[in-house]
Amino acid sequence: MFLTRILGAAAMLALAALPAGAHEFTAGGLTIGHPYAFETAPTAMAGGGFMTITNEGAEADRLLAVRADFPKVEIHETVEKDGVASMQPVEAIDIPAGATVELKPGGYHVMFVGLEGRPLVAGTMIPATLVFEKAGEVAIEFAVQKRGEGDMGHMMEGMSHDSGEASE
Ligand SMILES: [Cu+2]
Repeated sequence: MFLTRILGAAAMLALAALPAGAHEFTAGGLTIGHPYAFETAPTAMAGGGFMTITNEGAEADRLLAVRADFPKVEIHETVEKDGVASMQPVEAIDIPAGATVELKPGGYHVMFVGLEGRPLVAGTMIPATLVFEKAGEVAIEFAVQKRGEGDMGHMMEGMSHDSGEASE
């Protein structure tokens, strides 16, 4: 009985953690796995977009740009220096042949900039175009997800405001 309840709770947690409607897109040898973004606060200026890019082709490719209906869309990398995480734009992301590159909170990500008054809303999709050096333009959609307790998306928010206390 007790065990059943624990298993049941675990199953529900697993369900909750499952991305709603996991989806993927393919172009040539590239597979774009579950592009997603987290919902943002009404006052947020920017939001992050994440996905996996798997290259099963024979040649390396590069993600050069991402286009979407925002004032600016950039490709960012999160770097940690002296214990302080910050984000910086990168020219491109290399996708070596045979490799899977993950865009995720705390690493490479797409940055939707200029959200002012147009927050990302959970349950909606963000149409976007990925521009690859070899595969060309690939139309995808980012699924906007709710933030959950303990998910890594909080790292992105943590970067933009002072915690007030050093955590050493
Ligand atoms: Cu960023």
